[in-house]
Amino acid sequence: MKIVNPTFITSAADKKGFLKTDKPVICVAGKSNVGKSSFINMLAQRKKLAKTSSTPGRTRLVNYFDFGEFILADLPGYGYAQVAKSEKQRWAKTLDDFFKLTDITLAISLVDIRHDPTEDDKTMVKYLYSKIIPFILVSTKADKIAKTKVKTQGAHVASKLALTGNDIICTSAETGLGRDQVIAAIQKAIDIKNAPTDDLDDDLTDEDLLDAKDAQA
Ligand SMILES: Nc1nc2c(ncn2[C@@H]2O[C@H](COP(=O)(O)OP(=O)(O)OP(=O)(O)O)[C@@H](O)[C@H]2O)c(=O)[nH]1
Ligand SMILES: [Mg+2]
Repeated sequence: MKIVNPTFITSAADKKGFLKTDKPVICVAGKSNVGKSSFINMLAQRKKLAKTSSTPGRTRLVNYFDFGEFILADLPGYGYAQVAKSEKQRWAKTLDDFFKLTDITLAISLVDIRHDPTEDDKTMVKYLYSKIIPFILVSTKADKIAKTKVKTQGAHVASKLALTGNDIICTSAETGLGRDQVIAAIQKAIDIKNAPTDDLDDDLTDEDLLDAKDAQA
């Protein structure tokens, strides 16, 4: 997949502003300051497409970017302690509305490679499972630890979310590590979504199901 000249489309403060589009939507979720906007810039190979900041809580809106073959949505970060309760509730509502109202082709769940996932990270992953939203786990900021530790530390972080080292893509917005793998995962999710859905289940008989059970036993 070629990513050609990604552009910013629009921001949404709440569900009224959510983008209506026929393109596959990929969203990037993660706690405040984990590096969502930097990750998007890394994918775009543009320094300033999405606004980044060392101050957590910078992205308070859903920001949509057109990546040609798909739309990328940069979601407001969760779990930032310094935000007023009312503001937190507003973010939570926006996120919940987003997941309910958007037909998501792939969610990219970001976690910081240096730290164990937070309770909020766990809630996020549980939420994606519970709504059966396809997702990949991606760790950010791999350049901040020794190169030799990246694989094992990635596996450690994944294990805390009941996943394995094969289920996490370790990335760095600084070095571009993991970019190709992430793009391949996005491509795969789009292909699955576009695959013709001849409903094979229609042809399943009770006998087939019994055969399947026997095979499992
Ligand atoms: N070294 C390093 N720094 C990173 C990386 N990704 C993000 N950062 C830094 O982490 C800080 C937060 O990055 P953002 O991309 O703004 O994080 P965010 O998740 O979009 O934050 P909010 O929008 O506030 O939720 C910035 O100072 C970035 O420069 C990375 O891969 N390596
Ligand atoms: Mg951001």
